[in-house]
Amino acid sequence: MSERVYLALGSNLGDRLANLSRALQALSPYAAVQRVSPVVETDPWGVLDQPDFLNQVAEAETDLPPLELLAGLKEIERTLGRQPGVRYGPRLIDLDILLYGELCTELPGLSLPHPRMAERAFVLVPLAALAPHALHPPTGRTITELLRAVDARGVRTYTPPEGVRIPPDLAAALAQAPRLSGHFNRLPAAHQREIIAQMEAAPIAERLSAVLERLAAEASGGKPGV
Ligand code: PH2
Ligand code: MG
Ligand code: MG
Repeated sequence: MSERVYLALGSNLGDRLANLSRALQALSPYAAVQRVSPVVETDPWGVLDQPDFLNQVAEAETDLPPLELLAGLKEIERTLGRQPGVRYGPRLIDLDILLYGELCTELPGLSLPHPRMAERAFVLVPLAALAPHALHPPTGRTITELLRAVDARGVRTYTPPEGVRIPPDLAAALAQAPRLSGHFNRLPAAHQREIIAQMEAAPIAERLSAVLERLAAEASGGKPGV
């Protein structure tokens, strides 16, 4: 029997938007995505000194029991290149189960619903866009009611920078460097395009190193976007 689930997606390293869309594509063996929320850009929660996140929520149908679904999500995180890191710290991709039908349970390594969802505007804003009237099982409140009780000022609609296609090798390098990744994300689109053009014009041996040095100098020198 299939169950309706709501899944949270988050990324704050490398090509954040590409990471979200790759994760959505990769869900198909485990869950059939029905609808997705708009992408929001959000101030970091928990560890404050890290790049802003992109967050999104997906509504999906699954035939898997909760722990098997969770194992599938972990497998996607690994395949996309997530590296082990500190709790609440920077991550290439994070996939969490928010709601699994109306199930309210504690399994080894998995609590349902997600134990911190009611406090997190970065989850409640996109979830409310899909399921404002869904019930949060332990409290019996709707998502809209939960959302009213949190501070959602750190959650913004996200518009991707126009005409920017981050080359995969740059995305991979930025994913290893949270500070540079955050700096790059905050640059105006024209500046991002210029950096990518500089990189594409460089001889292959210098392709990455020159732009990484430039970004590092900008990030520490108070230049645009810092
Ligand atoms: N995920 C975390 C820790 N902090 N902050 C935001 N804004 N968005 C996240 O997805 C997020 C976070 C660890 O799961
Ligand atoms: Mg999480
Ligand atoms: Mg997680």
